[in-house]
Amino acid sequence: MSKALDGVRILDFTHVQSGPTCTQLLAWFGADVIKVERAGEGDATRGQLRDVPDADSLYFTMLNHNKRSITLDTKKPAGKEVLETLIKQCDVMVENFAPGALERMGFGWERIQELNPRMIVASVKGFGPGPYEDCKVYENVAQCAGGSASTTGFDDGPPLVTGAQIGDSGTGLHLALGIVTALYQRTMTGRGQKVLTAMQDAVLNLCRVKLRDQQRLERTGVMEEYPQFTSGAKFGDAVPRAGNASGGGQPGWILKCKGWETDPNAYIYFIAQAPVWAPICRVIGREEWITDPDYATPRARLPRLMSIFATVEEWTKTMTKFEAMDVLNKFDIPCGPILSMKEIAEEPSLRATGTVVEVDHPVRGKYLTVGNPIKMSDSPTDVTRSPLLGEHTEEVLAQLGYSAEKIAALREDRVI
Ligand code: CAO
Repeated sequence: MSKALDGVRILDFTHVQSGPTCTQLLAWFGADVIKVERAGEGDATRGQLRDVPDADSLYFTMLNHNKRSITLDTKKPAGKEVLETLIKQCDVMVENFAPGALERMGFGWERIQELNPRMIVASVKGFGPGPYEDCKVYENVAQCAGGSASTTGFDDGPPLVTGAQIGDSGTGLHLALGIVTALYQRTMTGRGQKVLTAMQDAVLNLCRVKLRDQQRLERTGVMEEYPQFTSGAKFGDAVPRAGNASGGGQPGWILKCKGWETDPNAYIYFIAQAPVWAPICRVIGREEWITDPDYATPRARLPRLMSIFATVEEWTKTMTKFEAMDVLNKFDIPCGPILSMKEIAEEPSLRATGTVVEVDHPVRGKYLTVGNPIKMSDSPTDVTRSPLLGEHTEEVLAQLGYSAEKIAALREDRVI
């Protein structure tokens, strides 16, 4: 079956996590992704957090499926020549070098345009234009600068970073959308363009609701769905950390389930959604709350939310998170188990949909990865293993028109 991006050739100049997330998605949609890595070294993540001696790490393998790898020293004149050939024959260049690195290599936007005016040049940088534009940035820096850390955690604790890689993978996802949009525009204009996603911007986009709350706070001085309102704590002048409160208009909290004393994930997320208030009261054995004016309406419940959750927790503690899910779902009461990575890895339904995939690798053997979360009926994703360093150098150079002798000479000169 054909793939959505069949025929699109990507010069993948990415490394670490943010850029590779983007190009992996494009590869899953069918693009021919040629990962250009430094001869002899490759993407630094190949050797980071290794769990199998001498094998590419899971860090690398899980971000570089379905790509081809070539080695190239782009600082040597012969390497620059190969890069020029690649630029002429590719549709998109994706890069996430430190600010200015591409220009220092001699491949700024103007030069790339000269070589190929149809080329889309897509970049991840830590910050957009402004005071921090020259800074190098990693995941947690972006989470902090994008507003996530200041709004995550509990009021009496420090700012917290989240395990979801919203700075790296979140930015890669944004960039992929920019690239396919630019490819679409190019079908009409014939021109390439620059696509930039700053990690700070991507995190802020994902924290949109918190900028909403900042403005609500400035206007009204209070936010009733925040735990501070229930506890009577004072609001300051910036959005506070909301603990496990639900971000929307329906209050929620994380509650203990049976086994919580020994299992760190024996918890359920429970939402006291207004339309199902009566079933909630019946399920937990507090039928009198259905008509009690102190509990009957969402507004009346607001100042009592934490004690309501404590009462519901007395009930959730009597069963496992899955048993509680079964009961609550019967009454359409929104809730969700706190799943550990172990439970997710073993979940048969995620395997069945290709969201969790087992991949075989010639050096490291079988491992699990996260497959394509975007399912398309006419462009299915087959996850294939990540390339070994330089595995496709000869193949790609031959496709670009290099003779066997020329390739041998490049190898001799350590250009590839
Ligand atoms: N041949 C020759 N040189 C190469 C090369 C190749 N194939 N590929 C890269 N290089 C060179 C670059 O040209 C650069 O050289 P100069 O510093 O002389 O210009 C050098 O390698 C190092 O690149 P870098 O500065 O990007 O790498 P770093 O490890 O020092 O920094 C990072 C890493 C991620 C902090 C930085 O790349 C960055 O800020 N990127 C943008 C933001 C980003 O994507 N962050 C997410 C990282 S994932 O957590």
